[in-house]
Amino acid sequence: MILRDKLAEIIPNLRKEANEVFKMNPNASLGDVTVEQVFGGMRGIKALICDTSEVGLDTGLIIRGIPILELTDYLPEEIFYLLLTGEIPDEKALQDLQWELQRRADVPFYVWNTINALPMETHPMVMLNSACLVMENESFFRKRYEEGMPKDMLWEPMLWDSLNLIARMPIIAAYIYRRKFDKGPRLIPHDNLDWAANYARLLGIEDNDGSFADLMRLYLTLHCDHEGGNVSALATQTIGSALSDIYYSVSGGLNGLAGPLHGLANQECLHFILKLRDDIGHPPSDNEVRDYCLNLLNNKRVIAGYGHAVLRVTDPRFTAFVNFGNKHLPDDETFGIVKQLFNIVPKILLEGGKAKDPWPNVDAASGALLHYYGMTEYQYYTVLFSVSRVLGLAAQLILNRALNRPIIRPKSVTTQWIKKTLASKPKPEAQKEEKKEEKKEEKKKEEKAK
Ligand code: NMX
Ligand code: MLT
Repeated sequence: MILRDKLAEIIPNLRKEANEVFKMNPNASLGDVTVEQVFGGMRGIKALICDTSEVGLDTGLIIRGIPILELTDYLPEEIFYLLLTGEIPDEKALQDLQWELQRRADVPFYVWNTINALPMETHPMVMLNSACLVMENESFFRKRYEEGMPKDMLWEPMLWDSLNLIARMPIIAAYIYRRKFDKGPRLIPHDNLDWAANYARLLGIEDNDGSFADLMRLYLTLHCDHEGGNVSALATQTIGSALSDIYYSVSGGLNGLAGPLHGLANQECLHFILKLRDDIGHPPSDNEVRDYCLNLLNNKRVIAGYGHAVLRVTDPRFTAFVNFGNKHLPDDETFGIVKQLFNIVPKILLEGGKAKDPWPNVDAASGALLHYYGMTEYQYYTVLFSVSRVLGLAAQLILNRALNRPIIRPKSVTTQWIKKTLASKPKPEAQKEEKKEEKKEEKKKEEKAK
């Protein structure tokens, strides 16, 4: 397979580069850790390596040096190849990857049984993560590990597991949609369609002009990866660092994506927009939207789709969705509220003075676009996010095995330890006074010497 051969070709250089950086500077500091960071969710601490993508606070997502807004016309499969190798595949490599995904798309029967055994009330994310976890017995990675495969070769079975999981995710996810929301029987994948178009077809959403398939391609590209420190990536890589296979690692990471402060925010966001519209009862004026949001904040609720732990500008992924909406659904009421919120919420959050980033993130616009195409069941939206994010999680897992990264195990400290450590250090004010006294002494000595 072309992607496998490409990886085999570049991995020795990646190992050499990592070794050189590490061996030449093992004790160099990359920054201090402050008490605020330790109490504040480790925000900003540079303590992880992730080469698939980076997120600049003023640029947003950059994949292998290319800003995400320059990648919106590529297929998610192409992005997976890019995440892994740093290159966009040529036609032959793309076709080879697509063929691999097609031939691995058979979902084991017990996955359907697992989903069918869950009560209908079960959240779609529980259905998806359960389906992912039960496939663990298929893991080549675990089998090769048990057979004693050397650690530096384990990236290869991780690649095979990744391709199997990526191939099956849309098929499983589409079935969850159809079962949970009573959309009729499971549909059959199509050999001639790309990964995202197949998913669109399997969902069964009417798509006469093909623009829903375009939305799926864009959606699955935009959500693919967001460097290594977000909740789902960090959780996945931490689990993988114990040499747990992809099924354990990804299902664990996606449980984190299912939280309302992370990927579930897309569900929360459309729910909020529809509730706002229904509560106000007519196309809302700017003042009504403003009062509605202020009321939410006064009740200590967050405005879903706004704010970010890293970004300090409008998320370019939001911009890409708004561009799509302006082209395909400029007059849609729900999309109109998304744009109204964009004009109002950042001002309110800035005035409130609490949120460090008042701008919209990826989750602020996507729901309105899905709603327009008839996918109104917002409980499902985080499943779509997950199908895409598996690309980045898998790429990170493969590279972490290729580079033989160690088990992730930072040190925790107790509050008492912090208190004791701080007590033994001179206070910043005391330090200043000490310095002043030292200078006075030096001056006195100089004068005496004269
Ligand atoms: N609405 C109201 N308050 C907010 C918001 C918001 N959208 N964003 C931040 N704040 C508050 C935050 O709750 C915190 O309050 P407190 O001190 O009372 O705990 C304060 O502002 C400072 O938080 P920040 O340091 O700005 O944000 P942090 O890095 O801790 O969290 C998020 C980042 C994304 C969790 C936060 O902005 C948020 O809760 N946003 C809404 C949920 C959301 O859209 N999540 C999706 C993120 C993207 N994704 O898909 O994963
Ligand atoms: C993501 O895409 O993972 C989110 O924007 C959250 C993050 O990066 O922290």
